Amino acid sequence: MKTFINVEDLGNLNQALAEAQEIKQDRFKYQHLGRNKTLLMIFFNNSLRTRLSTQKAAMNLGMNVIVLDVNAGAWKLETERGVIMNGDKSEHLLEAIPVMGCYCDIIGVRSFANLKDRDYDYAEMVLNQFIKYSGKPVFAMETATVHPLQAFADLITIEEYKKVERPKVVLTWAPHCRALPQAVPNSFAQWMTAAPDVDLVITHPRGYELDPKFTQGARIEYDQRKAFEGADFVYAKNWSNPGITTPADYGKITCEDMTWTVDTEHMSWTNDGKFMHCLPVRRGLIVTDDVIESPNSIVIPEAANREISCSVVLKRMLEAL
Ligand code: AN0
Ligand code: CP
Repeated sequence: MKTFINVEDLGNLNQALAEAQEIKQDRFKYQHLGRNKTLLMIFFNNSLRTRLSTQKAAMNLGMNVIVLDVNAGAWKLETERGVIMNGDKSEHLLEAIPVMGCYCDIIGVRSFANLKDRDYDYAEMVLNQFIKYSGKPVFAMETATVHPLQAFADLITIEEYKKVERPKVVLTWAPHCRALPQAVPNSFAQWMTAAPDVDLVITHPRGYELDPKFTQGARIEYDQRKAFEGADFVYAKNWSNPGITTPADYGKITCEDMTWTVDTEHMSWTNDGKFMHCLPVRRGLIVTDDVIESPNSIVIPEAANREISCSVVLKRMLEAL
């Protein structure tokens, strides 16, 4: 595997899930693969889970790891071509990327949406420049529009906790005080529609439609209560306006309706549903304390599976070096 961005990069999902369970049984089974190999993790944004779980997965595979926080210690990077660099940015990404490529065998990139220009974000400029100019395999650690390591971990978690062969999984929008990207819901929708045994329903306020390229095959239900009825899993997430129906609203908060916050009443509409969230989560906005602390909340095992999803991805990339 040379890139890990979309669900197709992983091939057969049942095979990938089997590999995840194999690694979960023995996390150090493939430790020989990463010997004398170096992972470089580049962060353009903050992270707790991705930073720790990716590093842990790499160490399980015997790799060495270098972490660079671009905004804390590196030169400020210019990303646009054709500019006169007389501002505060000392180095251009087009030199920085091939230089970074010299010091490692695999690169993980967290780039993030700027939420100002939809075309720029959805063109994945930063990620694609890493793919083009680093000369190394590149995987997404949440980029402007996707978060595949999270979606893969979510799928592993649903497989582990499902009580019926084909569970009803509901992706629900919830309110938030800051504009957040669509990366998590985009990937979640893409992975759940690709999974053979998941019945995905997406619910959100009108105007928050996600890019259909990610949601094809999912049912959209604008009535949150109807969506929750009979749900086996509730996956809550905020995202800012994707600008599909109203392009000028891209990246803006156009709904603050607190009736969407997932509370015990919402969960009572479900089929004893499990509560999921990728974290970090703001209590009181996305979900109430009672729900996230309830026995049906599986946010911690979900986060734990980030080590597993990343182990499968790095193993595949090491095998292809
Ligand atoms: C980010 C987001 O919504 O994409 C990261 C989630 C994994 N969340 C925040 O910035 C709060
Ligand atoms: N879920 C997730 O990716 O969290 P971090 O932003 O803390 O890495």
